[in-house]
Amino acid sequence: MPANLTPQYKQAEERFRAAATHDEKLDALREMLALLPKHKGTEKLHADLKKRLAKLEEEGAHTHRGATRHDDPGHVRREGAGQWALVGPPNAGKSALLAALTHAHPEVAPYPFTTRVAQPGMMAFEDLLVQLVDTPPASPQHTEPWLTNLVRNADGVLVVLDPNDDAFDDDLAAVRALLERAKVWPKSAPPPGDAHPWAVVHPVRAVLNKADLDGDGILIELVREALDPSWPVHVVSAATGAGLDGLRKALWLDLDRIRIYAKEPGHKAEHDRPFVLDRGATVGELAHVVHHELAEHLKFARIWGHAAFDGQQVDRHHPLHDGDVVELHG
Ligand SMILES: Nc1nc2c(ncn2[C@@H]2O[C@H](COP(=O)(O)OP(=O)(O)OP(=O)(O)O)[C@@H](O)[C@H]2O)c(=O)[nH]1
Ligand SMILES: [Mg+2]
Repeated sequence: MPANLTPQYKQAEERFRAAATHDEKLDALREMLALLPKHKGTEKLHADLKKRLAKLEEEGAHTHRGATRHDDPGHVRREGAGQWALVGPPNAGKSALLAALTHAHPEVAPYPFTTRVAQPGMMAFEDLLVQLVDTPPASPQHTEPWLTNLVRNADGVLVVLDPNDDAFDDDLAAVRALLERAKVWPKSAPPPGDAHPWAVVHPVRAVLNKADLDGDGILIELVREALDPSWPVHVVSAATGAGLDGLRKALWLDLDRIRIYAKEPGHKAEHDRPFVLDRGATVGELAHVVHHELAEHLKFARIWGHAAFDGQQVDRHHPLHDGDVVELHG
């Protein structure tokens, strides 16, 4: 029986293969187990993954003197439609931005090195929630070593900068060094063929924060030139909220995912709870996410939305589009 693995599972498997450290391996393997569809066709694979996980955990217990995976400060459990890491120099306003975009209450203070641990918050955009993770600063003086893992494992990296910062160039260099250590390449300038085999490609965006302090915009224009041209730039103020609407939208769009509204035959679609899938996902992949048994027994689907007339009958290979309403028939 075919295993019918989802694209999310395959991505986790890819991460497992590319994992540079023990923690990354564990992380990817746990995700593979969580994403593995559970049916007869995957029983053997499930047992095999469990065995590998037990072995890795045992190795970890030796090297980490009993520390469990939950002690890894660079691991933040993914929730919502995708995960963005907020990174940047001390005092740039990463925590203020998290507080402005989500309901989280991180410590915000007028001195550097306020944030010590990763803190997630959920950002609402339309009917979706996107996870943002506030982090301790990246700086020429000190950058937490576990930040490397955190940015690698995120779906996107938001570089938060303060154009009024006297040490802007040095601070920016520390952020670039972090991305280099993490082997993160921006989506808009993917790695060349001879790049490191563990390179990962993420959307990377820059935020020039505290725009309210640069009334004439002169500093903003000056520092813009120093930025990597492959990072799209947002000029915002966490304090006044300026520029945040555009940022919310870009953080969702850059994930390159689609939302699908599943509906049961004879019922209305659940318009407040979309399923989030990778762009290009098919009806069969949606069925897997909705219920693995449904995926096995899927006969056809009816679809309302793009590239289909209302209620059109399609098979499991039909590609989905953002906003489609799908009725699955098992
Ligand atoms: N005027 C103004 N001040 C801001 C803005 N965003 C943050 N601040 C202030 O900048 C200071 C630092 O903000 P934080 O959010 O703590 O900065 P951080 O990047 O999290 O700093 P670390 O945790 O030390 O890395 C605080 O005094 C904030 O009130 C903004 O948009 N405008
Ligand atoms: Mg902070």
